[in-house]
Amino acid sequence: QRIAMGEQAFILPGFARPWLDELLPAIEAIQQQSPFRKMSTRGGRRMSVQTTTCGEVGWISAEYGYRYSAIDPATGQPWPSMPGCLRELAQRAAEAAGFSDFHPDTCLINRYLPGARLGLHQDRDESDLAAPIVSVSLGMSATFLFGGYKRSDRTARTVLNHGDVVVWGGVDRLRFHGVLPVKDMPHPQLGSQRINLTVRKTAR
Ligand code: MD5
Ligand code: FE
Repeated sequence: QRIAMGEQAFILPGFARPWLDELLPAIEAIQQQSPFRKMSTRGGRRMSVQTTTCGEVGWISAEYGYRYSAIDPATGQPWPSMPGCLRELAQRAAEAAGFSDFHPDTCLINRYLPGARLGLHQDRDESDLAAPIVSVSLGMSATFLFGGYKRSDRTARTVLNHGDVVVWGGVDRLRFHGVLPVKDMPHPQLGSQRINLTVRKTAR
């Protein structure tokens, strides 16, 4: 099943399910090595969402905005590598949404505790904007906002649940989007948190 949100944006409900038994322990190991932390926005405000990374490079907020770094500034070490099961899941999902040959080099891992939110923004820190982004939702459900190409464009709302995958690419890659404050409805496996993985290709 594939639900179109845009011409090249698709929700794949429950698509991640076959990978979860492998994926959940792998994420646990990643956060042991590179712990969750809060980044700051360009405006200098601390985000309510906590992040970590696996892959060759990781998204960090530095003094003057955002960049991708091969070193985790919290540990001084390279980021944990991307688990094979996550790479495979992302490639299969990309394929199902019409993007063949997806070769991701990073995955940003966002953790939402109750009340955490993500304001409307565009993802434009990747130099390869032709590649899609594959997002995997885990744990508590959240309401996702899907906007247009201007911040002021009206937004559509959709609920993303544990195991859902969304793929954004092509003409839909630069849409404004965000996540409403997450409500505390504990998930049977993950408890009071939502984890979102975004598998990306940053470098061309
Ligand atoms: C989340 N994360 O639920 C979302 C899922 C982020 C972020 O937005 O930047 O970490 S990814 C949603 C997304 C990615 C790329 C393009 C579009 C949406 N889009 O065009 O709507 O934590
Ligand atoms: Fe985003």
